[in-house]
Amino acid sequence: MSERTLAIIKPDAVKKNAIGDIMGRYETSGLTPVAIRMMQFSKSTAEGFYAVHKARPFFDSLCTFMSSGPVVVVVLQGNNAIKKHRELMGATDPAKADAGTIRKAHGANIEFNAVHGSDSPETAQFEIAYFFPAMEIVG
Ligand code: IDP
Ligand code: MG
Repeated sequence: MSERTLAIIKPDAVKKNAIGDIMGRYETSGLTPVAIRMMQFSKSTAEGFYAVHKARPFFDSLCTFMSSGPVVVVVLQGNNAIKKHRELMGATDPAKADAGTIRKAHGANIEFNAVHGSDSPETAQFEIAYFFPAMEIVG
């Protein structure tokens, strides 16, 4: 079933010049970019995006990190895009991520872990709409 997911190439990965590598992995895995936006989050943009994690001890640090530099926000479309993207990303903690995953290749630790990916159809819908009006999504 074709579906959409939201990916974010986080500030650590942008600083490492890993945009091309990560986008290449999407394209060669059958995940088609249908919207792309480069931007720098304000702290409140990050807080709104991660509102689900508000009660977590790492929330403030996470939002500071996510607003620390430019990110690339991407809508990916393809069969089982949400699960497929999570598999490409690897585990949240790069130390536990499988070989060959994006987080294994580019993540430094459980916070600075290179990429974000939606975890369910409901969060994908919220996250995509957070950044893209429908008319800015192609395909
Ligand atoms: P996910 O990105 O794999 O879905 P979540 O549990 O949704 O992981 O956490 C969101 C983000 O918060 C992570 O990608 C990571 O940047 C950060 N994070 C998660 N757990 C921790 C932690 O224990 N310490 C610091 N940062 C964390
Ligand atoms: Mg998550």
